[in-house]
Amino acid sequence: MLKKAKYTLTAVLMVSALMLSACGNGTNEVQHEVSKELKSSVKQTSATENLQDIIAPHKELNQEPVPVEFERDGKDVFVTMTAQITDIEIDKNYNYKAWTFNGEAPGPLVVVNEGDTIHFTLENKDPAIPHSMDFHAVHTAPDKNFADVAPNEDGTFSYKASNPGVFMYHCGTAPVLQHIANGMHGVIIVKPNDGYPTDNEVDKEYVVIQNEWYKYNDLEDMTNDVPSQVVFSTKALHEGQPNTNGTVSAVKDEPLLANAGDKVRIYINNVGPNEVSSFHVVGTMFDDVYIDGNPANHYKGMQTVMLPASGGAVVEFTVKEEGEYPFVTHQFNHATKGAVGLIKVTKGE
Ligand SMILES: [Cu+2]
Repeated sequence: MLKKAKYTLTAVLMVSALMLSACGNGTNEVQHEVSKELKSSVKQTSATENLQDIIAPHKELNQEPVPVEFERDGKDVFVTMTAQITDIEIDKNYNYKAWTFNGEAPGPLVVVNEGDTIHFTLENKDPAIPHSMDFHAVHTAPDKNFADVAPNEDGTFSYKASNPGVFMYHCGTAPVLQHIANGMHGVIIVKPNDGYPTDNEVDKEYVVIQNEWYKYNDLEDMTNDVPSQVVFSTKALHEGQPNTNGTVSAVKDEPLLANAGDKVRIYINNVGPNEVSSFHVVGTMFDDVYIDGNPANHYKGMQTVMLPASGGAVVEFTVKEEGEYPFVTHQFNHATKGAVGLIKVTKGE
């Protein structure tokens, strides 16, 4: 029996330092320098340092998360979400006054079926700024159906989800980068009518989202600089699963669970706003991948799946033995800034 592998974030950092140093002269000194460099590159932006950037109407605001409303009537689904300002602790003792959907960042998971008509209502509880909703899962005229909803008003829009996939949604109000980077993003899964060809093989399934954070509400930093944090979150697809915000330790504190021998499916999306994700699970490879979550885009035997900003995939892999399997973006500068999650594999019953 192999000794149980313990991959901690420290180990990942060491690996990343070693990998980078291999491109230099490979001495211990260089490794140390690279490691130091990596650590110092992780910007520790404090809330206090950024208080001046919080616009006046948001200063005293920390709106309680509001549950998403979802009702189905045949092929018509009625989804109501809020735009609201809610503090999210994205790093230890660092509250980010996020612009959110329903007080979560990424926002709540939305799951519909291929062919459903979505009747979407946005309640804008932000007293200061208009917000909107752009679902990547639909065909519609954006100027009509992704329109701004004014502060303290509601807007209702209808469109059909005609293609299956793992899609991003986001606020599309200008400046879009500021709205997305401040937290207004999430995932909508459109389930294929005929399922995936590997449905019967899957034992556990989860949703994972990658996003990055910048200096608070600083459009210049969002436009020109590198992210302060790059993070994973998981959203509950089934009852009892964790539902977290995108924070540096979210999917390490609450790992995804599986049993030895399980085939695990992850619905993954990289909501950005700017960076690409090179999604990889340490200690296994992807037996089956459906790019953007469409069953027609079926790939086999992939080590890493590249997700452009807004891109998604369904990835499936087998965890053959007990242990802790980290997943990362293999862009290790981003893994170092938080983008590491864990899958805890136990013997099971
Ligand atoms: Cu917005």
